[in-house]
Amino acid sequence: MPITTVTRVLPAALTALLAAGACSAPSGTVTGAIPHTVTGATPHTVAGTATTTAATTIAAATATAASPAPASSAAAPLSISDPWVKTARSGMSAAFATLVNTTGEAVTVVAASTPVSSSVELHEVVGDGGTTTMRRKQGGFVIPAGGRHVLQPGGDHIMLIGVRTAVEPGVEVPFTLTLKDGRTVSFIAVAKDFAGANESYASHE
Ligand SMILES: [Cu+2]
Repeated sequence: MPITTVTRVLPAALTALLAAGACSAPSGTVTGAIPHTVTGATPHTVAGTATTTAATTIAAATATAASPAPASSAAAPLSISDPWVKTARSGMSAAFATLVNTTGEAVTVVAASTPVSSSVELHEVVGDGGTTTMRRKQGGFVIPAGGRHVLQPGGDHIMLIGVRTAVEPGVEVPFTLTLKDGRTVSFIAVAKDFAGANESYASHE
C-alpha cells in the first residue's frame, strides 16, 4: 500500500495551509484553515462570495490540490484537524488536535514525537471532582474506523516532557505520530497561549 509515501507529503501541505492561516487570522481562527473537507467542496461557489479570509483559505487549498499527491485524504490513515500546541519556554506542554480516521479499520497511535521536546508521551486525564491527574494512555489512542478521536485540554493529549526549544505564540511545531503498524503521520501544530490543561503529572509507578 502506498500510504507511507503519501504521508510524507502531508507536512508540506499542512505547513502551507497553516502559514496562510497564520498570516490572515489569530491563532483561534487557524483551525478553520485545516482543509480536508473544504478542499473537496466546490471552490468556485465559495469564491463568488469570498471574504478575505475565505479567499486565503481557498488559495491554500488550491496549492494543496496542486501538490504531487492527488489523493491526499483518501490515502493517509489519519487526517489531523485543528492541531495546536500550548506555548511553553521549558518544562512541560501539551499538543491537541482531532484525529480523523480516513480508513475502514481502526487506527492506533502508539507514540508521538516533536523536535521541541526531549520526551513525548500519549496521555489521558483521569479523576473525579476537583482532582484530576494525567497519566500515560495504555494502548495509545485508538481511532475507530471512519471515526475520530479528540485531543483536548482536560482529556487525552500529546504530552511534551522536557521542552528544549521555546514554543512561542504563533510558532509552527512539527509533530510525528507513529501508528501501531509502524506507519507515521506528520502534522504541524500552531503554538498558542492557553491557561488551562495544568493537570498534575502522575507518577509512572
Ligand atoms: Cu499530560
